Amino acid sequence: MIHVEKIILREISLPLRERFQISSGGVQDRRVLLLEFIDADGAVGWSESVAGEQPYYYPDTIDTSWLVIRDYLAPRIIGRDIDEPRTVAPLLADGVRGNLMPRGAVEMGIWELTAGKRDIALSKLLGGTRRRIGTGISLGLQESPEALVEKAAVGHAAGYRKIKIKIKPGADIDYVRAVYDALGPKVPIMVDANNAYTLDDTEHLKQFDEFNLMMLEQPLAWDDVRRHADLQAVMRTPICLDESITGVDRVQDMLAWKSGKIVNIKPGRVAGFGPSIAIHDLCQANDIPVWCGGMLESGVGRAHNVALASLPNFSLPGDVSPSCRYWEQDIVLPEWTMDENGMVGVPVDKPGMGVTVDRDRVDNLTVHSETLK
Ligand code: OSB
Ligand code: MG
Repeated sequence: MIHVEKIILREISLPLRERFQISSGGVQDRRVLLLEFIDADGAVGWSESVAGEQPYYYPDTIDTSWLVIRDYLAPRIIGRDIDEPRTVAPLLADGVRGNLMPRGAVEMGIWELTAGKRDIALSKLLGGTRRRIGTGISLGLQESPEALVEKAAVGHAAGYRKIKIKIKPGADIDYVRAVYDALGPKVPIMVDANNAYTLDDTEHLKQFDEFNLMMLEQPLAWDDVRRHADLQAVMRTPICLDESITGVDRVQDMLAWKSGKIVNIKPGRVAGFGPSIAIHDLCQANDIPVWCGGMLESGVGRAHNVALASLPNFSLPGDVSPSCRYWEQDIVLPEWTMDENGMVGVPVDKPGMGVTVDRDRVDNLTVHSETLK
């Protein structure tokens, strides 16, 4: 039984080793919203909101997440007896429009706390079966094709099992061709447009078919499903939906319209693990492979992604790179590492998320905090 007594919100500032630029915005110093859940019996759980500083990926921002958690979500959790973490997503969804990211942060924290209290690994509580998960690298927009090739080659040599290239108009076909020519046709490459195109670009986008890409991620509007079907109908390259998948119903739309063939599940984007598992199961029943995306998470959010990616239908490499890809030093111990085959270990033998938060480091990085009770 869970009985949360208080939730501590903290904003920490974590500088990225290198600026991460996508078609819809960029980030250098990651503002991370951490949540610490304290149970009546003293047990502790952790989670992280994946919201960015600006509303350039989703409407949610780190500041709106803070406000919504404080004023609307935390009051539904604090002081309540919770038997099953599966009941939390519906509890937070009731009457609340949108705000998937703050809802996800609260929901995932309860799963983490529950796993710890039951003395089992979070991955096991979620129904995960993998002991290691395949990892890809997500490369932000670069100055030139040469700069991109350099980064892609380093990533490939490090063992990453998928090279994801961010694209936008003016930095797309030529950039991808340069990587394709340099690394050869056997290296798994994909592209992510973060909504940078419209159907007017159909003929242009069809040129990607020549590179045998694993997939083209979210080329059209962030909230579109139907138009992606028009594009998928004329492209061989599988379309993967990221932003558009807000829940099971959007996957149903994708299936009905044939808008895509692959789904990127980010638990922090779809209001948590319960909805993620439902999406995973629906995709599995319809032979749609899924993979776990990333949002430049600290080691806490990364732990949650790793746990989710251990479920069986996560058959494609996820954006769950090791800590050193992002940070000089992560906020968890041990840090997340990847072996030379591009695999990250799932901490199946440790309770909860399987890593420990480095409190001293978090304290040093904290910009502000608030205790909710
Ligand atoms: O679209 O997957 C995306 C980062 C910020 C916002 C959106 C996206 C991303 C990434 C980062 O691609 C992937 C990672 O965390 O390694
Ligand atoms: Mg994406």
